[in-house]
Amino acid sequence: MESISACSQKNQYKVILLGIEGSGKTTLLYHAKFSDAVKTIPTVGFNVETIEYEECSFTVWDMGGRKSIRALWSNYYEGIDALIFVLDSNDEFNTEITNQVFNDLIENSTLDNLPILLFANKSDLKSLSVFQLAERFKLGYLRNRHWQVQPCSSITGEGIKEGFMWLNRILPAKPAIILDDEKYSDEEIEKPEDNLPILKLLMIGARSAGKTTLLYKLKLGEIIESVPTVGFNLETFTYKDIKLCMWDIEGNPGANQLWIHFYTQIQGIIYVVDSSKNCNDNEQKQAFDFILSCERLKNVPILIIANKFASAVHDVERHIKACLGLDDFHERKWNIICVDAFSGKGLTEMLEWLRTNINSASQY
Ligand SMILES: Nc1nc2c(ncn2[C@@H]2O[C@H](COP(=O)(O)OP(=O)(O)OP(=O)(O)O)[C@@H](O)[C@H]2O)c(=O)[nH]1
Ligand SMILES: [Mg+2]
Repeated sequence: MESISACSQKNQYKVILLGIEGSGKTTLLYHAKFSDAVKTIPTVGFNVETIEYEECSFTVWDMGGRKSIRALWSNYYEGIDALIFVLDSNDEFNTEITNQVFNDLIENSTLDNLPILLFANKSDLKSLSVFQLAERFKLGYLRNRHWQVQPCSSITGEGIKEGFMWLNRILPAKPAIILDDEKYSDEEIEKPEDNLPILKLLMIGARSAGKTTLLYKLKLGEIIESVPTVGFNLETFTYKDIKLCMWDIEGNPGANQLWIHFYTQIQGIIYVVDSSKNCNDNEQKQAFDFILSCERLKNVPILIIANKFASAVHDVERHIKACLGLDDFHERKWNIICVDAFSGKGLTEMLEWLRTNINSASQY
């Protein structure tokens, strides 16, 4: 629509935070977000947060730095505007590995020409000088891209904002497109879909319960062939007068720690149970108890989806209630709906329940 103009000048960038384990990426991310030093655990998978400054905002993907997780980094390179590499400038033991990881990134053709911000972290301790670091990483030889070494401390916060401001200076302007409603009457423009209220939902449950299949059946109306999710899938789709923003999180028991990072602003939980299996199966119960025990999800309504209903082995509702201990469960709004992702049975009922029982918010 030609008559619609962009009126927000605030730049929005997507960046990825890389570096070996223990270099301080997560601590840095949360200091940038909350201006406070948080206690972290090693990242399994990743964290994603939006950091807002007056003049710009950054969506920051903080990837786990362990060797096994580094192999997954390349799945997240698409569409990024810059690379942030965090190193522990006091760590004498891992110099070689840090150099190796950094060089691999420099040589990766997908990342060609992307600016690199090198955070020399832990500057509150005794640390190497910018000159020493530039020499160690042979930054002087880097051609065709912007780079910067920024000493910082994720504990005190020193240097973090300066690093992001450097990025804002050298990156091309990327203002968010916001419709200027005041300039145009309702007849001239359709109400943009983005103005619909949003339900931010977390879909979790045991492995192979059918979460990803369900997500894409809801979004696309068809069955896709899914592989076990590593990390998450995020999809947004419209149902009647609301927009559903659904996170489908990896069902691996070890991923419970990962789920925690998705809990901010969640308005509803979709807990998917495989009703072709015996629900006494420990994994399903454990995952459910874990959700209930999360302080950040206290009072968030739960919709339990008995998926694979067509192959159900029991009187599903009764069985699930007994296994998950729901008979005396009055602490929050909840319901069970039987669904079969393959045939589509129960999906409308599921969407209706979410639409009418969960409070929506107008923003993410
Ligand atoms: N003194 C000091 N300690 C820091 C600083 N930044 C992080 N740490 C500590 O370093 C340890 C590792 O920090 P994390 O932020 O979890 O490291 P990470 O890079 O996210 O590690 P992975 O998720 O395993 O890749 C924690 O004990 C932090 O408290 C800093 O600037 N100064
Ligand atoms: Mg981390």
